[in-house]
Amino acid sequence: MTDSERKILTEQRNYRAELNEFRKKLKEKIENSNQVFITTHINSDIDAISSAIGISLIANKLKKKSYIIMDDKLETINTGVLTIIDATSNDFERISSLMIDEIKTDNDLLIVTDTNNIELVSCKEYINHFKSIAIIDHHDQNSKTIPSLTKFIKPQTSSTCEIVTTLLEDFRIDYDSDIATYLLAGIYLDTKGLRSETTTGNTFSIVGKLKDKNANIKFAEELQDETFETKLKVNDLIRLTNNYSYRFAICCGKNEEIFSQEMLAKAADELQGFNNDMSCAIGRLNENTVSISSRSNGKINVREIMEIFGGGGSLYRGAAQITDDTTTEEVQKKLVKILKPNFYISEQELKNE
Ligand SMILES: [Mn+2]
Repeated sequence: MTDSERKILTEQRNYRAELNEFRKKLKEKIENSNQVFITTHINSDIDAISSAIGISLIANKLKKKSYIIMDDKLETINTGVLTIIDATSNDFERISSLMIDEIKTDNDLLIVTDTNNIELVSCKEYINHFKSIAIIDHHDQNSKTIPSLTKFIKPQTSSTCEIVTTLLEDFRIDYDSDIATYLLAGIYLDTKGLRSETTTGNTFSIVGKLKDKNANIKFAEELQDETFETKLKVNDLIRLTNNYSYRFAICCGKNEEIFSQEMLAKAADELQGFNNDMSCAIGRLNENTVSISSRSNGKINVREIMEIFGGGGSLYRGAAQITDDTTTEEVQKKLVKILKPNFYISEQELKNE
């Protein structure tokens, strides 16, 4: 066995041991509560909704009533998420935060999936209403992390659905091919079709298990499809790309044009597909906010750069939202200035700015 094989094996063993510990704690928490509320991040995506549905199955198996809290406005929900919501509306009870106080008892558990950030969670204003909170996620922790002793947060894991699929197996829960498809779609989304840096041997083995449960691969892919309008705007943004030496690609939307965070993320992903060391997409989200979405191949720590703009992330991906009175062009200039001394962008390329 090579050193790297041995390292992977050790990591897998540790992961399993930690997940086992977490599963026991989670089981106890669910059993000791009257009801289970499950929530995820605002602007819910397929990894978020499918992982929440998976956790709901676990609560039901332990004979607890469960509710999925989602506050996204219907018109802003992504089409894949909407398809899953519609298809599962008879099986899972979805509520908005406004219903929480009406339904809640003194002894309920809140389980948060696919985020650990208090600012991004769907029922942010109600977090303090729950004495008992568990978190299952694959994003980095920071000062905004919701305090909880029952958490399984693994940034090196491909997706929350990968974690939840293992939990479903460990809880010996039967689920049908539709649920398997939604979990697979969650993994596909966060791995860009099993191509991300975070896609591991374990990811493939989980995908194999979902396939054995008759997950529909073609439908899981179709759920990723974006609307035509999104596609056009992402393409427009990419057309504005400046390439800097040392394989930096930055695209920057016109200051007066509005983009969604999802569009910026997609543009950054697409640029990163051209093998850059770092790719960034800058665009205006609304009147007060300019956002950057960035990706790296691991040679540059995206988080460090995004932190300068008040954002965060991991080695490979990050984002920042800038609410000072600024323009997209100013943000681009500042970004290039930060990158320049460290990463050898020449004076000539700066002049072209
Ligand atoms: Mn995710």
